[in-house]
Amino acid sequence: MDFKIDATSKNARACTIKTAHSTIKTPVFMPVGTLGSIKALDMQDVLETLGADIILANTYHMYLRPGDKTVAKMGKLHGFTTFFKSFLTDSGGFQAFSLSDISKPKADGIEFRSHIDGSKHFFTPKKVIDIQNNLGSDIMMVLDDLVALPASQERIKLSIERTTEWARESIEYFRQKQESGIGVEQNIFAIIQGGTDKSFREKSAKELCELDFDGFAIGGLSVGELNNEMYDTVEHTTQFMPKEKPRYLMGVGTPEDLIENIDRGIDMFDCVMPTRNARNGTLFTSFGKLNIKGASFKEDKTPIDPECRCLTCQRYSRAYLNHLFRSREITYFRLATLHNLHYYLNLMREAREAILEDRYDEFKSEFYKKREA
Ligand code: PRF
Ligand code: ZN
Repeated sequence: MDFKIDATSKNARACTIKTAHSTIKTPVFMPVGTLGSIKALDMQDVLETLGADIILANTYHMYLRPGDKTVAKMGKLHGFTTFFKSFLTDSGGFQAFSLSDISKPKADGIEFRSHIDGSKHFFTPKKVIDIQNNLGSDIMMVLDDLVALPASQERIKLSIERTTEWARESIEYFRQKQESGIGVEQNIFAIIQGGTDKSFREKSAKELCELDFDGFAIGGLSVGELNNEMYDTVEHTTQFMPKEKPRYLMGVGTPEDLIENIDRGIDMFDCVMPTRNARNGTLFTSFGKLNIKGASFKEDKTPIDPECRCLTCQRYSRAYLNHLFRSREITYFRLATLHNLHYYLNLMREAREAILEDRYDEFKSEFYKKREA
């Protein structure tokens, strides 16, 4: 993977990442396609209408159905889905956590019960690499052990110890496979854990960042802590991360979270928020959130956001979307998803422009000012 810092504005960075499948300009938001599809969209929407250069897919879900071996035979993620730009695959660590009633972390891996048929599975650091080799993602994530906050000191300590041990095992196995010709075009990121405890974060970051990973993620945030605790933890952690490799904040967040964390040195984000909120009727705009089901939109001829250049806002009124939402028309889901993802991707493009011109502070003030108005 090729990585270059194009410009900085205080701690904010504008970088270029080149994988075998695309060139990614940062800061970047990666739309979430858990099952190999961005819900309600087709890949032409994602590639052409939205212009996304990288999306997410999930190891756990693709392994259970249709199966990573099937995906491999069908041309890996790129051939199977026809999204020919980059894929990042999450390892299953987070699914173990979010489906915790059917999973158990153990010393050498995580035991799952399938949410589909109840069958038992065991994920180890090596197994999730094998699966991600089959999926052919451009960036794969190590298996990590994350905990819901608040958590006891002992539980967080165990989490960072396991995460480091698993990461060591992962990088050795991954590089070994590359030497034998498997996954040579793939990259692997480690995941820093440690809750909101500064010394645990420092320890986790230092142990992982001395290993030969292609990039580093901050995990274990946006799991029940306060916003300011998240920002402080990120600010504290990035100082122990190498400047010359990508930094990814997993599962974050709101537009405000992105703006704040870019300011603290993060390059990459992913979150279900724009896609999930679209389906629930919550739309993002330059002046804040809007709930399209509101009665006040019934005869509103204006677009969702007059400043938005997305396909939906070029053509359709709030009144029409309000009607589609209330009637539960399938068309609504595509139009709303296109708008919300366009908002997130465009916010990242504007942030990048501001960093390139060394005016990130002004950009950030402007962002907040529009919301107050
Ligand atoms: N680990 C993994 N995936 C994740 C997270 C994590 O900590 C998070 C935390 N917000 C989201 N997705 N493997
Ligand atoms: Zn729009």
